[in-house]
Amino acid sequence: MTAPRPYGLADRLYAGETVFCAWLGTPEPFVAESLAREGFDAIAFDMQHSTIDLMSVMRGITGVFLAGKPSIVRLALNDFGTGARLLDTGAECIIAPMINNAADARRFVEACKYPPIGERSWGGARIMQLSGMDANSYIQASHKMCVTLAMIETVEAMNNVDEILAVDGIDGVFAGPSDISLTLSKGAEMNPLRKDVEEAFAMILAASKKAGKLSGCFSPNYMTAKGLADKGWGLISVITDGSLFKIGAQTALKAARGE
Ligand code: 3PY
Ligand code: MG
Repeated sequence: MTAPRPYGLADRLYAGETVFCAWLGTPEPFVAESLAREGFDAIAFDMQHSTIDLMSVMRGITGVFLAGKPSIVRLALNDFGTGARLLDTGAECIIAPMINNAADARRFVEACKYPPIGERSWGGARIMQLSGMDANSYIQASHKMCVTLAMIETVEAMNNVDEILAVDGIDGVFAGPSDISLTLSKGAEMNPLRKDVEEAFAMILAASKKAGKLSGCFSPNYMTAKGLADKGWGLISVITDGSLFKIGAQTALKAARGE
């Protein structure tokens, strides 16, 4: 049997396709693999707001790979070195939270892209197993194949979105509606469905298109995902594992109890 070789995420995003991913906070590789087998285009592991650690994400990436799907990782704050380690382990896309200016974006790129774009260091034994590529083919392909998305989720980042997008090696942006709502309201309200968040999203999407770069966003809930796809966002996080459990449990129990 030929091993599955995902490594197609960048091509799909650059071709303008919509990529729907599940967003995971459970540090259990089996959950990641199971969702990958349910038809999501990709699985995103959240290392910023969960207990997912390095070992569970590495095992999760392998499970998702076996299901023939690409893995995405959202890093913890300023943890760019872990981004490189996870690319070494088979992640195809790294999302860095709270990138507020070009200097933040450059530090992200330095860790996650090989020279001449950045300063990522070589350590690709695992990646050669998974990709089936030799070292130098992988290094050359990685400039495009390993996608770096800078999270735009503060007023400062929105003001600097053009300079962030202009950083060589930043492949695109990923909008975070919860933090956008928090900073736009100066801490008064966390509500990703606010009207001003919708306007911020439109501005961020337009900036990414003008720069000729990729776009992604966290959908406030699964009901808003289609509208975001229709607007032209590329990578869309549809639902979290926590919400899936909750909705699944409520639906099953309602049916069982005849409610
Ligand atoms: C946000 O909405 O702020 C996010 O970071 C999504 O997880
Ligand atoms: Mg956020």
